[in-house]
Amino acid sequence: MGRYLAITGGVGGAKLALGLANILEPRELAFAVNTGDDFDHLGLHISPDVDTLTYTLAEASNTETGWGRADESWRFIETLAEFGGETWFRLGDRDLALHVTRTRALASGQTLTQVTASICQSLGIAHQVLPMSDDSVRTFVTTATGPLAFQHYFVRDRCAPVVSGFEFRGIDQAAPSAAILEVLADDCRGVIICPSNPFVSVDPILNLPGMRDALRACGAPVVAVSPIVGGIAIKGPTAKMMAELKVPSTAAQVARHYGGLLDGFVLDEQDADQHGQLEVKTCVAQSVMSSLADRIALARVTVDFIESLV
Ligand code: FO1
Repeated sequence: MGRYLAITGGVGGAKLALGLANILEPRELAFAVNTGDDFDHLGLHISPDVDTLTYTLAEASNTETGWGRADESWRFIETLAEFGGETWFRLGDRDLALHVTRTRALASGQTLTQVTASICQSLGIAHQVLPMSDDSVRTFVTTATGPLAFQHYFVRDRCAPVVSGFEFRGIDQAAPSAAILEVLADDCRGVIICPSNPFVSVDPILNLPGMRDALRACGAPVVAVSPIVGGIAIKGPTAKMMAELKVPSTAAQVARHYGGLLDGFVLDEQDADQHGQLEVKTCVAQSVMSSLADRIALARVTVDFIESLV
């Protein structure tokens, strides 16, 4: 029996990922995570979405911010400020140890997939966390003043710049990781696109050369959970980006964005009026996840929905 593949970015998607990890065993479920947000900072290779998912699955994430680690201290970044270093991207002391570990492993020739597997093992995570690619892909957003590296847009400039497009630098030379292609080719049970930002968290994964073909060939339903509820994004700049791209900030637009790739689309109860109105099959669920129970319930609905499409 094969596995489900959950495709996710950062905070929003990681909530559903935790729900899925609670109802499916490691032999039933693997995660494909966006690495377009990765960047080199202070000499360290930072992989924010991989780390957000890893800490979330380890139940060690900072639940206020959604990123970084719980029980954190900030002596490094405070001291860096004294030396005039860059502190706009806040690195906690415990989080720093992860970035140093990854950077050293990559420098020694390990792949991002390999070092992520050993970090997950150290954190007691049994599910496979699979970076989307072991090749370098870097997301830039197109703004009136030119291309902006993703973390500069998202963190330093707090998503203020008006966005007119995206570029994923390096993607034409990149490939989905062999581990991800194996999950899809090996009797895959279904693909869940978690409620992450379609443009900057999911598209870097879908646009990898060969990824869409592998998804179509996997022989299992592909279902997305809407990150837009009632015209707003639960987390992050998705709705703002849609307005700036001059497309409707609606769940239906997200389904249109994914197009023919989808076999099903999960709408929130607030958008139940769109149920049955889309070109793709829909189901309605409570998709605003405040508690672990919410995460588990949405995961259950999504998996049952996939089973109904087989
Ligand atoms: N997001 C912020 O808004 N401010 C930060 O200072 C910040 C630091 C940070 C450190 C490590 C990490 O893994 C993530 C961090 N993030 C921060 C979140 C990160 O920018 C986003 O999670 C993703 O890139 C978008 O999903």
